[in-house]
This record gives sequence, structure tokens and C-alpha cells, in this order.
Amino acid sequence: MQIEPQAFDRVLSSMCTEPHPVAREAAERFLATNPGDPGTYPAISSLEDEAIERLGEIAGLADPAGYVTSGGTEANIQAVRIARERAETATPTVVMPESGHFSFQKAATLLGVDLQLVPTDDDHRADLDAVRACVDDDTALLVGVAGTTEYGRVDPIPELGDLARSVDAMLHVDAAWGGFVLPFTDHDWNFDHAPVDTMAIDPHKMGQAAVPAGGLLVRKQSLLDELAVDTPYLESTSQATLTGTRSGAGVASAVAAMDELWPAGYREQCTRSQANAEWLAGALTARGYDAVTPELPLVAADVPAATFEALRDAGWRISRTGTGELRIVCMPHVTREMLEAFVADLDELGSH
Ligand code: 0PR
Repeated sequence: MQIEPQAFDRVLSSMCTEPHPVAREAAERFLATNPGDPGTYPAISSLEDEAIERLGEIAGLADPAGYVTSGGTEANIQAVRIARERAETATPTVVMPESGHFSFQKAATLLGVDLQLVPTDDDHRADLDAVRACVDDDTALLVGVAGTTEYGRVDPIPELGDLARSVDAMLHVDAAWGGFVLPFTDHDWNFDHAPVDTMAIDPHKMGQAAVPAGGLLVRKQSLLDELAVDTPYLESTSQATLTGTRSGAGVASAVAAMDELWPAGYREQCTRSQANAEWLAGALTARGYDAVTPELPLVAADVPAATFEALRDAGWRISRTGTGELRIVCMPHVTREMLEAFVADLDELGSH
């Protein structure tokens, strides 16, 4: 019996989406290649250089360095590792708003650094006063999120950059999800806007590449060199990635998607997704549910637990924020028709 993958027609909470057809095709062609061994697989290795060039363009970084990771988690772990390697203190800490992704908990545990969480303000953004009170000479890394997982919020990145510089810490921006929509907004989020040292920006989320294709960007090559280990028996002499064998499929599909969609295709998608999010937030508000204004294409709203469960039982793949709000991510596969069907079910099943 063949097991079918989850169909996307009721998936509303995932940050995965259907890859663009050109990304799917490229993934298949490069399925058996390993960019971890550039001496043996030079074609995928040069495609990876292209991927980093493109990601640099998207994130406002001329002459970028970095590599295609397995996802945002790996990019975040590596950013913490770079900061720890460069720290001059014996007890390095990472300061992050509580809206940061749980991958930083993994990074902190793995790397033996102390993760200090600071509160967010009433609109779910990093509270600058709280960050200011927390940073000190032990701070190796300050994290800002550009497109938070729960509310799609963008932290004040330039101000966080100033705070990082004031204590000689590095600044990492987690744009794993937001990186492919933020170029079409007014937010200051990228290397051009602030003294950003490292960034997570994932083609396999809003970039419409196949999984696995995350992105780690660093402002200069010497930062990546902090991660390098010697690889004596390979033709290339060192490796900066966390994993050894990597997916050439992810790399090739990221390049194919970015070649096809940057910038016009991504702009159109961003406009469509944002309009859908605003429509949904309006529909929820009109029905008496408290919805957080969607700044990026992600909607959070207060829906009673019983209603949430009924919607899940009806087949909708939805999730909740840490404080229990319904959370819907308007990924490229989420159409207006899907949202209309969802709201119709909500009208039928709702119990508020
Ligand atoms: N940074 C941010 C801001 C994220 O939202 C995520 C993932 C990561 C980093 C980690 O990225 P990777 O999962 O690629 O390592 N956020 C999603 C989440 O936690 C991940 C996800 C994706 C969850 C698809 C469910 C799903 O179906 O919600």
C-alpha cells in the first residue's frame, strides 16, 4: 500500500508549502548530489554559490557568505556558535525576545551558552528597555526576529543593532520565515538597514523551495571561518556546515525557485498572502473573535478551545500560540477559497 503525503487543501498552520514546479523539478534532478563534497559534486557546489548570491540580494548584502542549511534551526544554531567562538568572555550569553523560535533553546543547550529571554511589548515585539537592561559584557549575541513564528511581528532591528554594538555583541536576525516577504514591506530588517552580522532566511518556507533548504547568511567570510573544521581525506580541505552529507535537492530547488520568482513572483505572492491574511482577520473580527492585526501574512485570533477542537476534527490543520490563540499562516498554498471554506466551517461549528 502506498502512503500518500498530507494534502495541502486544509493545511493552515504550517510554514511548509507546495514547492514551485521549477523547484520540484530541480530537486528531483539533483536528488543524489551532495554539496558537502564539492570536490566530487562541483555542479551543485556552484549552484550553492548562486543560492548565497541570491539570498544576499534579497537580504541587502553585497558580497555575501553563507551556505544552504537544513532549515532555520541549523542556521540559528550556527549563528549562536559563531558568536560563542568570537566572544571574549568565558561565560557568553545570548539575549533574545521571548518571541524567538525554540531552536535557540536547542542551540543554547548544545553550545553551553546561557539563553536570556526578555519580554515583548504589547504588540509582541522585542521590548527595547527590557533588552537594554539585559545586555552586558557577557552578551555574545543579540537576536532579533524579523517575522515571528507566532504573530508575524518584526523586531526593531536597527535599535537592536545599536544595543548589540554598545556591548560589542553580534546581532543575528531570524528571518527564517519573513525573509521572502519583508523585501516588499517598509520594515527595516536586513543587512542594509542595520549592523546585522548573521541571518537565517529559509527558501523552504515563503521561498517556495523544496524541503530541506534553509539559509545562513553572514556579513563576511571570516565569520563563516569560525565554523570550519579540517576535512583531511576530502578534496576540499575544510567544512563549515553542521551536517556532513547534505541535500543537493534542497540547494538546487532553492536556486530554481529564486531564479524564477525573485523579485516579481515573490512580490505577487506577498501581496496575495497579505490580502488573504487581512481578509481573514477582518472576517474573524466581524464575527466577534479578537484578531491580532496581521503585519505579515500570519493571523492570530482568540477562538474558544471547543471551537478550535471542532475545527480540527473537521480536518483543518491549525495550531495555537503559546497563549492559546488560533494561528493561521497564509502560505502560498493557502487560497482565498480555502479561507472562505474555513470561515464557513467556523460559522457552523463556532461556540462563542
Ligand atoms: N525561525 C523561525 C522564525 C521559525 O518560524 C522557524 C520554524 C524556525 C526558525 C526553524 O526553522 P526550521 O523548522 O526550518 O528548522 N517555524 C515553524 C514553527 O515552529 C516550523 C514549522 C514548519 C512547523 C512547518 C510546522 C510545520 O508544519 O511553527
